[in-house]
Amino acid sequence: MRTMNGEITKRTVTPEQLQEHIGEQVQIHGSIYKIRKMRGFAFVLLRTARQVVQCIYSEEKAGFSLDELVEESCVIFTAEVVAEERSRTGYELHLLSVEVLSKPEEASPIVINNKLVDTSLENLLNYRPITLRNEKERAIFKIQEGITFGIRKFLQENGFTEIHSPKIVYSGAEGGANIFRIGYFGREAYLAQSPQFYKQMMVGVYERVFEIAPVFRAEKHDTSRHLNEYTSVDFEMGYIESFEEIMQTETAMLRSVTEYLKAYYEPELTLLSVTLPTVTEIPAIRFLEAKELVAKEYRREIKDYEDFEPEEEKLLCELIQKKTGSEFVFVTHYPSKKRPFYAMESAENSEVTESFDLLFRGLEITTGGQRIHSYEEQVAKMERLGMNLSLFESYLMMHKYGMPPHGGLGLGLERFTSKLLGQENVRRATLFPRDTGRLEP
Ligand code: AMO
Repeated sequence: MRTMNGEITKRTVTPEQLQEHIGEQVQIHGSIYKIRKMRGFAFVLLRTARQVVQCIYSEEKAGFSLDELVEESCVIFTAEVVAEERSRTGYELHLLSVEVLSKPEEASPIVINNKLVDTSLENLLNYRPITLRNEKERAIFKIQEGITFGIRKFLQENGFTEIHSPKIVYSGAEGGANIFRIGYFGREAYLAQSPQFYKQMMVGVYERVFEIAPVFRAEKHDTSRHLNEYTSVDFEMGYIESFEEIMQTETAMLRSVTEYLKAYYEPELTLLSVTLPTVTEIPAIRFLEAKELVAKEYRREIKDYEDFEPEEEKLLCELIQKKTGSEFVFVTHYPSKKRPFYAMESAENSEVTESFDLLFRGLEITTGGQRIHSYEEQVAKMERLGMNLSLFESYLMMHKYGMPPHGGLGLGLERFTSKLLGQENVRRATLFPRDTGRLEP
């Protein structure tokens, strides 16, 4: 019987190992990204897991015809690693032989191997399985990986336990307007709009928890910031003294994430010319004050005293950056009417909540705040709002049997990524977006 001992020996090297092999012959695998024919030789760009490696084909050295190489073929090259001062890496790969593992059936319907995929957003998304192979397109999601790795690292170092909560749920946490209904063995169920109830319950268990997972919103509008499925970065923490502790934790988390990206994602940041924000101190301003400030500075009329218009978010960010240099701004004390039933109201004024949004480069990327932890208070508020308590029995169980003061936040991963990369549409930072018109790929 064969046994597996967990050891993987490969005959190919990775680009990261090439430096150690200067003057030697190696085997390396990848896809043929681009062939650039020159006079008497050709540049062959090999797309590997993270890098595009430049190889040189010349008839004298290569024991095969250049015609054997087709773009998007998967190959194993045998090549000589030759020291070359003029190359950015300090070496060049001279091709000696090729083993073709697979060839594409057809040429790509879209040019993917130029600097940018020059097509509409629609096409970019329609052909995602291949357009993502473009160097810059795939760099977006490598950076997104860096964001979640950085967040995980920070939260783990700060005593948060990672949880995985159900996405098929019995009742909605964020109000009924944008909830997806599904059939569930003869009963009605919903797709989770957020892990809100579960992360709160788990504070009663682990004190500090987090989850990075998909959530679903049946948003009917087709905008540049709404998706019907997005990745929510949630954390929730117990024994807080005020909701400011959550904003402080988010500030530290964002600072740590930018440091993490700088340390481990330099190639992608450079490729996409990303300017990382400086996260030293993030200003916080009350909702009403922010509304009035924008109205005054930009001579605008306040149409809605309960919410921000997207344009106001942009203007506020512009203003705060001018005044303080920060590209982030916390807006606090949102009106109770616009916050969910679990939001804690301020002791001095029940019209506003102990909650906040974080705006970044003109867009809301986070909502958070302190929650009601007293059973009596939570039930009273739900009754006041005319909610059907029987739908929330399992949620209220934690309040009934004792909870510490707690709060947390939810950050939209795609929104954060897109703003970090200076993109205008959240879909660009979504691997396979789901919107009102898109269910494929
Ligand atoms: P909220 O509903 O404000 O709060 O969502 C939190 C964050 O999620 C992102 N977001 C979206 N991103 C893309 N498409 C959407 N349709 C979409 N809707 C929301 C935004 C937003 O700031 N439970 C609370 C969070 C909490 O208090 O812990 C919640 O879900 O970036």
